[in-house]
Amino acid sequence: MEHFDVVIVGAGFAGLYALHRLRSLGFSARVYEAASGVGGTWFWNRYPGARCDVESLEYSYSFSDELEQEWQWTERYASQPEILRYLNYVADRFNLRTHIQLNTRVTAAGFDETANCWTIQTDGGSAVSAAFFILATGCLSKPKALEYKGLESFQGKWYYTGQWPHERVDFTGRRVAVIGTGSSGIQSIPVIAEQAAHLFVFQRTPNFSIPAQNRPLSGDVRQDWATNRGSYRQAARVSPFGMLVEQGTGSALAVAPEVRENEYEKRWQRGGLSMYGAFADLFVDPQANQTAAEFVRTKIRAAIRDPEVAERLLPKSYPIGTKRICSDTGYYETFNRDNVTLVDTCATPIEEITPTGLRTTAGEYHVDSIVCATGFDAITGALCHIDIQGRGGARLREKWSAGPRTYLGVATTGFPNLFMITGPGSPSVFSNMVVSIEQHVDWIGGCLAWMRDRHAAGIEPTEDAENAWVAHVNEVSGYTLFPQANSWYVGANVPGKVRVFMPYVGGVGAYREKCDAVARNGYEGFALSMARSSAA
Ligand code: FAD
Ligand code: N01
Repeated sequence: MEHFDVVIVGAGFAGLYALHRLRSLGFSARVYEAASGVGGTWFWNRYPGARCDVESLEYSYSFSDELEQEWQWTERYASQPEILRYLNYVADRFNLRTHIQLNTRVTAAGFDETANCWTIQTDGGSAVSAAFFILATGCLSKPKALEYKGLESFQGKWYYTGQWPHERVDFTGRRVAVIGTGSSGIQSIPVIAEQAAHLFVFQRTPNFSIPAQNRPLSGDVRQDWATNRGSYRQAARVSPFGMLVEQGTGSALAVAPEVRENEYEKRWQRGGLSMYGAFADLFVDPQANQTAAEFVRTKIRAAIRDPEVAERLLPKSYPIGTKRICSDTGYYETFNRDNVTLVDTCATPIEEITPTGLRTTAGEYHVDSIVCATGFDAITGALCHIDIQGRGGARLREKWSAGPRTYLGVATTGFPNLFMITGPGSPSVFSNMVVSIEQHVDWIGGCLAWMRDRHAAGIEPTEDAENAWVAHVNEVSGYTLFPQANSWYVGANVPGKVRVFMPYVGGVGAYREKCDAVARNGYEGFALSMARSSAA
């Protein structure tokens, strides 16, 4: 059986950088990727309007000065094709392709305690072994299947935003249904509305969305970035969300209403995710949160001509920010178009997909195409999809049946030499993910090099360290409003999934400090096993 120092699953931002970093450190590595190309999220999510909501200059790798100088982003928020081009450029620039096996899904992996290594199986029926097994499988890579019966019988075309076809989809002259108004729905709805003869938007829970204020990147902005890149990148690394959002330190309730409104207005005009940083207590104090929520609701009312439609678009059932705030271009205004109908599936739930459309409790909507913007089995979905067996044959998906348990979101007890990039219990989706990905990869690379220097063969978290970290993750999220929404952060979007708040919300900077301290203290909280020869 072929053997590698490291096998990595996934060739998105995480897998590509992990491959580059570990090979630079002298480890042999193989990447398996289920898709037919690299790019991860940006390979799969080709739906109309897809783009990032963290500014392109920040939502990109910082590990290579040369790369930073060579690549020029064209827009403040890059579109999916541009980000995919960038990741392909990275794969070529750093000679990664020969170490990546595409069209190959990892189906199972088992740890051999005697040999201290993993055997990894793929859907092609082949197996390889590796000393280390790294899961770069993505937090948002396993689309959630639509729960309604009948999709297979639908005679028109249907699509998942997270598995969009490669060929151009033209909705011209078609009656289209979009199910879902999360970030994917909110980005695609305005674009589809411009093409379709009629668009029906099936909304279950209204979302808070803020205009992206996207624009081409000006020469001045690029020049400023080129000059100050180093300090900007460093500021992002130690910031709460891994991005350069100006972070307010005071309470929303401690200032006069007009000061508060001005602050919200400033951030609305700046666009995107900047609202997250408006005041320090927005996500811990329900009353403070209400002020921001009401500000956005007022904006929604002002954008929509029909007051009844506006009322249905107002998010009221959860605090703002406890579902990811969406970033849009013309979303609310789309509902002023004559060819767009909002269908409130809370009032009239969808019952089934029929051969000709969707049936709700209020009747049938006949459509030619259905777009499922219905989200993902997030954070744990792709990890648990692989049949991973650790020490004593214990299965990861069974260990996590009451919710994921990790130490630092990077490793889990009972599964030696297994690392997760942006795993549950790390800032992951609560951050600019490229910053979090680089931090994890650098930390894992440092750990592997440290082990090699000491002839250590195995590493895994102690139970005490894991228990303490899980308790800390829960304690921190318990201070906040984040667990309150029925969001994918808690698994509430997937029927039957256990409800546990999965990301770490203690902040990217604080988390980095903790990880660095663990490494400095000889990988405190981890148990090491030595290679037989050096133990002797
Ligand atoms: P992914 O990009 O998801 O890559 C994981 C790869 O692993 C996939 O290609 C998948 O096919 C592969 N894989 C999984 N399981 C297996 C298996 N068993 N065998 C083989 N291959 C496997 N984050 C931000 O911070 N800012 C943004 O603006 C932003 N925009 C987003 C927009 C969209 C539409 C979506 C869906 C997500 C967005 N995210 C954003 C989150 C985004 O997922 C991350 O930023 C980042 O791209 C994740 O990179 P990754 O490599 O960790 O995972
Ligand atoms: O998925 P979602 P997404 N019947 O889960 C609805 C990132 N991202 O793909 O809220 C009817 O957020 C569901 O309704 P409800 C970003 O992190 C970023 O949009 O469960 N409706 C909801 O409205 C984001 O948070 C960008 O009641 C159903 C929608 O479908 C994450 O990915 C762009 C339903 C799903 O929303 C996921 O976003 C895209 C059902 N059976 C993605 N099932 C950027 O802007 C689900 N829904 C950068």
